Amino acid sequence: MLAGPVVAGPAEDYAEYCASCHGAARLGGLGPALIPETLGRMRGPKVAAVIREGRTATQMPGFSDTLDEAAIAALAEYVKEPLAEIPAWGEGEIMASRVLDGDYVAAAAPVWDADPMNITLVVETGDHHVSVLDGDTFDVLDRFETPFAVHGGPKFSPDGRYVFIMSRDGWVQKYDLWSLQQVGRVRAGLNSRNIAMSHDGKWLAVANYLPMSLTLLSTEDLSVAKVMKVTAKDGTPSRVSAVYQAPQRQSFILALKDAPEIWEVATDPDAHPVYEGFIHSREKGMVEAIASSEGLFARRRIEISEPLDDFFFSDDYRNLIGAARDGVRGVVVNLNVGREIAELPLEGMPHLGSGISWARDGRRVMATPHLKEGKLSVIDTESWTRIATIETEGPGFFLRSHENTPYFWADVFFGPNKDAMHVIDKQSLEIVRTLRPAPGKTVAHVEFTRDGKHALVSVWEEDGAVIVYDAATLEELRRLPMKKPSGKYNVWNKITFSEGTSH
Ligand code: DHE
Repeated sequence: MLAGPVVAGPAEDYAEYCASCHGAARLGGLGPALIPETLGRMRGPKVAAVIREGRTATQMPGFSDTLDEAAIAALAEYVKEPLAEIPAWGEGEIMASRVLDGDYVAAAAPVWDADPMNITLVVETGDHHVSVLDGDTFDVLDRFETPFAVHGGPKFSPDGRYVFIMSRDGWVQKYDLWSLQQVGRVRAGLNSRNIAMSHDGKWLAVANYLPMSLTLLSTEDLSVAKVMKVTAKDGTPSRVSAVYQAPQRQSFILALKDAPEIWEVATDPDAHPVYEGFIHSREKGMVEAIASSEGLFARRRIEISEPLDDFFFSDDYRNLIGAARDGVRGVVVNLNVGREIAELPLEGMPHLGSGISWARDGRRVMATPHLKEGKLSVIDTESWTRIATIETEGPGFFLRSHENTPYFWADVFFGPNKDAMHVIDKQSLEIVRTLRPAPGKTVAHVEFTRDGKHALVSVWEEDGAVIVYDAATLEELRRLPMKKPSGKYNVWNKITFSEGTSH
């Protein structure tokens, strides 16, 4: 049965031309899911243009010889319609999707000769691959295929050996960096946001939009440990805005997108009882609520005033700084006492998920870009006040720094200056240099090598590149050709929560 409205023409065309690759129910197969949750998030050519002309570097052919313009337009509208029914995607369906590679062999030691802690991954969104770089020589050790449309940062096991990668269609891929082999894949959701690794490396949380759930996987074999239905206290079902690991708390923290709640899910098997509702102070034992559950995956709700789309944590994971994407203010929620303790003026759509923090004048500050305004906000994380606004050449997406560099790097992702990359002094907050390595092209996202001596920058284009800079002199050293490279992730920086990297 086809899902979606019964419109004779496009439904028949869908069944004839699209279903074999994209699934009869539009949930994906060889090709991605054709549902608004996926299509609405994909940058690049419009749906009708892809149907007409196909997609380069993929198996998607063009249909301009088969379908006329009216049929293409109707089909484009058809796949943008929400599904009539949300399909079940529980433990059974997830487990049935799991594929463990038969030819995978766990190597006893890395099959390459490089510093295992300086391996750096480049996500290439142009043709859905990841390049594995030796972070010293910048040689490509392997280039492997990922699921379609990877989003968010891949997560490494605490020893840096395995990496887990998530696609917007909810596929989670496990890859062994020592063996340079895929271990397996599982579809943890139908449309997903991001993933988080537990403090002990045993569990992977997958934040889903569709269905509205949090999937908890065993990192060992990608089996389902638990599927938590995400429903607010008043019964409202909700998507998950994002989930992160809070290592000091031994928990996952997630925010609900459709209800004003934060959830904390214990990853400590000996977790103390956690409590539903308002908590005065768990530390002081002044608990004013009824225990709901305890142990592994025990869930605690924190009620807040507005749903959060995006958030960031203080270094000790006591405080969460969150914002709604359409709002003008941010809130600070103290996770220990479970309530809002401060408000921040954060108009212009802050992208808190890309926030970074560092020490300045003996105090911790954090900075966030804004997706709608050409500025960065710098916030004092003790007084919770904005101490500076740095004007940039346009709205940016990502910030990055490293403990061994005096600078942080901020891209300009949108508008006529999308080819600019600002390098900013962490103490004076002055822009010391604006790099323009590829005029007219999108230049974005930075990652440092383990020692902070090199900064890797993406030229985010089909025939793009990763540029290696000397992080002190800001001179270009190397240009590695890549297919629309997006994020880059250094094993050491990620597993040690290096100062200046995202969560
Ligand atoms: Fe992202 C990370 C949300 C659009 C590329 N993005 C994240 C994270 C969140 C998020 C919550 C942190 C998750 C993590 O790493 O575990 N992204 C959103 C949005 O809400 C937004 C604005 C709209 C949406 O499409 O959902 C959005 N993101 C994009 C893009 O359009 C980008 C530029 C291209 C793409 O691939 O989709 C994009 N997002 C990224 C990347 C990261 C990311 C590369 C990881 C950055 C890192 O350094 O960790």
